[in-house]
Amino acid sequence: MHNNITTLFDALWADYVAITPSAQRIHKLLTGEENSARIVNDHVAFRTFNLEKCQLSHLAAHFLALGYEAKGEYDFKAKKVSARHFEHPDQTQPKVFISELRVAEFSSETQRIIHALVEQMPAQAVQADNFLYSGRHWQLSTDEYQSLISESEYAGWLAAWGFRANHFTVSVNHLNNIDNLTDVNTLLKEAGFVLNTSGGEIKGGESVYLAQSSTMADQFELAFSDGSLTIPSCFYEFAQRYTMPDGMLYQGFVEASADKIFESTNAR
Ligand code: OOG
Ligand code: NI
Repeated sequence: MHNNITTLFDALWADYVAITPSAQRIHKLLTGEENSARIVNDHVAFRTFNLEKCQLSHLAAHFLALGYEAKGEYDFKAKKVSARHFEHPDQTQPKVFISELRVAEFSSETQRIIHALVEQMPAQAVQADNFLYSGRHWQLSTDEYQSLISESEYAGWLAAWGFRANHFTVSVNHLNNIDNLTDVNTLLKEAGFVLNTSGGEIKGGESVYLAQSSTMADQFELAFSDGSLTIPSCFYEFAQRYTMPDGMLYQGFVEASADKIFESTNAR
């Protein structure tokens, strides 16, 4: 396990921008070319299958070991996904959002493909220091990928990309020159980036103490066992948090908004 939060997030970021070049360009756009301003990450998200070898708790263990604590639980009924978020007592550290696909709720063909993938993974793989950015641990054919996305975009994404940060999230509250999500979105669109419009460009808002937007995932060429395909990789998210009546900044997630954020890796 990593014994340092900063080196873990640096490694996750390097792995993420390697397949998400737009995130690097947006980072520059928000910080200025000389990269003088610092971006604060609101959260980073991971996906997994709820099978014994790689279930959510194994990913969470890496963060619990770094002092993170389990917080909210979320259920995405239609997508057949469960999730939890984790916070560090040091509130300047990014939150972590981990979801897992409830494999047993899918068709027998989808279950067969997923089980065959995870079977190829050594049981100890989840304990490796670099597990959270280790990618795919199995052979995957283009047919298996197509079959998975026809039933679940989430399953297809995870089968193709494996274990890695699915997105980083800019904390809009901490930007120096922009103070609201609408202006962030305008800047991004003027620069030619494509936003996820499922459920509206801005998901949530002040009434739920969290407003979120995201880019649509980059298109990236990936090698499969029998050839290559250009498919959605990762996306970049932007979050603005609001103060609750008790004076505290809201730290949770919003199910209805998250449900739409997942769709940032859908085919387009
Ligand atoms: C997670 C989607 C939910 C949020 O901030 O609500 C989310 C995912 O796409 O894996 O990140
Ligand atoms: Ni997110």
